[in-house]
Amino acid sequence: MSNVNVLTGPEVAAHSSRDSCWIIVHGKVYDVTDFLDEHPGGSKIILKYAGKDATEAYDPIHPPDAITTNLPVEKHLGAIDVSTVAKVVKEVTEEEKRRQALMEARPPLENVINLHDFEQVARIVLPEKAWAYYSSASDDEITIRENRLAYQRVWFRPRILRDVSSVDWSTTILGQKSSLPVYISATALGKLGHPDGELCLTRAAANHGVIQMIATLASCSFDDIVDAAGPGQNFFVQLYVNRDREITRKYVQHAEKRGVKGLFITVDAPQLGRREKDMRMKQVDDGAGAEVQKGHEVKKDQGVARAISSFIDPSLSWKDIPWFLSITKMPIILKGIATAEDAILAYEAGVQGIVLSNHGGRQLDTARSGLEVLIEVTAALRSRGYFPDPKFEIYVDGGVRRASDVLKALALGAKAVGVGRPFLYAFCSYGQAGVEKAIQIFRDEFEMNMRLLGARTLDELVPEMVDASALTNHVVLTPQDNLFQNTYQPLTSAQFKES
Ligand code: 173
Repeated sequence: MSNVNVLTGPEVAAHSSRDSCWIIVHGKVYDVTDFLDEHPGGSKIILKYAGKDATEAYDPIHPPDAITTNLPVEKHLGAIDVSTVAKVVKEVTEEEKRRQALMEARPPLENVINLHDFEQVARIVLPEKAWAYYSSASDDEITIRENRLAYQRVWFRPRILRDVSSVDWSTTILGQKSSLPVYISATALGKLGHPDGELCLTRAAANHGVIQMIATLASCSFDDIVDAAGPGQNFFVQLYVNRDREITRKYVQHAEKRGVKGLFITVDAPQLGRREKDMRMKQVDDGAGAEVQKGHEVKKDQGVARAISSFIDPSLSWKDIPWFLSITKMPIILKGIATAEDAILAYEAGVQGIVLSNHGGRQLDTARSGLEVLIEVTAALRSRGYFPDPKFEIYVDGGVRRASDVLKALALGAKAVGVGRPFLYAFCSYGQAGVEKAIQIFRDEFEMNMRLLGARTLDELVPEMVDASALTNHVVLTPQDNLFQNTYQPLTSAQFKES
């Protein structure tokens, strides 16, 4: 006989007020009365489920263990006898019906031929709130657009007659084999866009030898993701540093124990950027609010990301780096370096790498693209004898949509690039198969572009293969070629089926 306390539906339903608030999550009953005002997403959303089963609302925005780790054990009241819980007949909203019809009418996956196609499909099939959260960037969204434009200011200088019958784009990242010079960068809250969340990435990455960076604020728990690994599959982990360093220490050491190969500490988010598309959704009042680590109350009109980010420590500083180096043997990478000055400090602090990143345009608007920062960083490190150094890798992320983008970054000194949103959009619109297709698209593009560029391996990519002289020039005028412009047919996205 189990000695677990079993409660009934009516018993739970009797606690449906601010004075006594019980909820059911994943078949367990919790007393959240004292937690109501601590919930980063506000008390209102919890009270909506007072006395009821909140699992469906909870799942997309909380890692499964958020409630058990944050609520003291004496508030874990027991299991629910499911046969006694009144079934709530969930009404399918008009919005949901419309979305399901659009999902049915998605372009077949074989018609998706580039990474932009995934974004176009995701924009149409995602729930509005999910699209707003994922796609938003800070302020005027100048940086997110510049991230794309920067790649267009770099031109190739291809070499010819090099026998490119066989080309190889595999590499190592932090010493780990990777079938592409690309890793899946961390993006949060995957279940807002797909019921399996980040596991879609894990399963696809397992089949293709690609490394996934697990986000601190993933919807799936860290352990669920690592447990889903295929043989020999490798992970990195992205870290938001908690005000409570003991929580951070445990998280880091647990990741190391589970075999994670690199710790990417986010250093560009002491406060979350104001992402206005997300903010306009007023998500917080009607559904948001995750707390994976201990949180603090925030304003209620700030969008989902801000609602769940209050645990992040804005006092993080260079003085903390020795502590990180002392608590783990995992390589440490600082994610979000934006200047040569800080790249030098990172090197001198003894970390193993940096990501030149502006957080997908979601933090400081009008911060420069990672690609532009790369040329200043390699020059400054080189002048001090710090570059190249096989023990210090440089990555770039933001705006990468083509293998040609990746090749430009590698020619200019990056070891690999991070790709976030395109993989996220791939699984939101097509699940695991979408991510596999995205990887296949990269492969096809690497093969073609490396042949045309005259580089048989990634080692053969040298700075002389690109002309980056316009990269720092943010206004580059080129005379309009009218005849060409008149005849050029713009590319189109994958088409939806007739409904
Ligand atoms: O970019 C983000 O949205 C992000 O990094 C984040 C930070 C805190 C909570 C959720 C997401």
